[in-house]
Amino acid sequence: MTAVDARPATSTGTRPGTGTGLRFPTGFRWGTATSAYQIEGAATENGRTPSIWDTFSRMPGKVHNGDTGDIAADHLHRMPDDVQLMKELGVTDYRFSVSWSRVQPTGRGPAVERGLDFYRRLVDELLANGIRPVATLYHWDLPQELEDAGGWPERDTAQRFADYADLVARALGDRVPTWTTLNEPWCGAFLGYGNGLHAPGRTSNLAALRAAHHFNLAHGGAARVLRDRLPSTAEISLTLNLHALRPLTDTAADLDAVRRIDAVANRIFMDPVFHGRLPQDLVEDTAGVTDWSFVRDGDLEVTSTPIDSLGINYYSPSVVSAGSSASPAPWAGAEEHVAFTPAAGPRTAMDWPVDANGLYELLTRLRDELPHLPLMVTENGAAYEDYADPAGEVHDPERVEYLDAHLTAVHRAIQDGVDVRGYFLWSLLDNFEWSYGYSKRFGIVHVDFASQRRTVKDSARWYAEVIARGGLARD
Ligand code: GCO
Repeated sequence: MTAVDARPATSTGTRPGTGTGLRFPTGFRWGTATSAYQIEGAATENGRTPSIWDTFSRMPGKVHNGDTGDIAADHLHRMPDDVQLMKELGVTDYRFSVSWSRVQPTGRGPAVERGLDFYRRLVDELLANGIRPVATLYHWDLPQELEDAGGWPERDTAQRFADYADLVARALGDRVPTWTTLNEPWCGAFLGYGNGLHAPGRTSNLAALRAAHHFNLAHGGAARVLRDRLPSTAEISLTLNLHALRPLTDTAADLDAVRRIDAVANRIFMDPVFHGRLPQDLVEDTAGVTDWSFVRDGDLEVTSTPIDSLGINYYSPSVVSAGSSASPAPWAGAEEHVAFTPAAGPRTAMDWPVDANGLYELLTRLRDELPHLPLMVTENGAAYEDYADPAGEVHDPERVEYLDAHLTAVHRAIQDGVDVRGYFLWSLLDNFEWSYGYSKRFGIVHVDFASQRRTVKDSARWYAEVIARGGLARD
């Protein structure tokens, strides 16, 4: 690691309550986020077996450049140094995910202690450095053997997930205060089984809808297991990438297009999880794909097991109108009725529009729909064309601008009565960006993948100042 003091040289006088600017509430959780397959590497160590991403990344043409997560940011071997980086940044919380294939190879049977040991060490290291661990149980890396048995479209996968949750909770439950069952089940279902851009790469609208339901069931089943297994103080959560949707115009047709996407992207998770029901309009919209008979009696009671908070991942909004989209599109048939228009304005290296209002809109919508549920922004960040210059510095002013705008939106939401408890910047490190391989850099710490050298980017120093100040500077 590069020993860089990322803390601002002089933070005295800018502590909460003493300076000017946009202050966040006392106790606000300032975090960074990563996921197992994107950073750990060590793909075959200590008994780990392949996940669907190990398999998918080896399929020709699926991942940019044929990149895989075999080595990634080599975090498994560099974890203590990476924790030191976070300590230097001053983060209060770290959101990581557990690799199912590492702790329960094949997805069945007893835990492998050598696999769990890595997470025990990580959690101990975090706690020793005053950083709160936030564990996500599933960030898209299903053990391949469970995919071979049918994957998320099969009901049994939800039961397997509850069993796995139990193994991890037994190992880490005394030391991890916050637990997230699933990360972005929309991606797992619709990119994994709908348009095949993500692992396991299947293309079936029916499989995507079945997967979505089984993700909800897995979430609820695991939430029950966690509630039984964990101390009563534990926080149990779910992370969704709710889509911030805007109609292209206010015509009835465009508003109906928004309704369709809202059903198949947002309410397909929100309604079963928070209201114990399936959206009736979704059932009608998808009648040509399925009669939903895979939803059994009692399922919606499981999916709506009460949880303590909701995590929101937000990057950019979508502009929707009546029309039709080029296929394959991951919308379970809605693409025949809906078109997407690129939003105006600046773009990130992902070609995603930069629009912080979408985050404000999502947060205030959730305040209105679920007024008593605490929220966390569990991912927000941006990829840009970063490089380490000859002096070994990485200047990323666009990322700072992006982060500032989005934190300003979070602040505005809090002022307007939204109970946002924390913000987790995606991502701590440059990493394996799924089908983009290593070609997109989301980190606030640059990783040279050949040498594994870490270089703190300007945005990391900026974030350290924000954390030290407890908010955003305004001159
Ligand atoms: C996501 C993912 C991350 C991505 C990030 C940028 O949950 O979408 O959690 O793994 O890397 O969103 O695309």
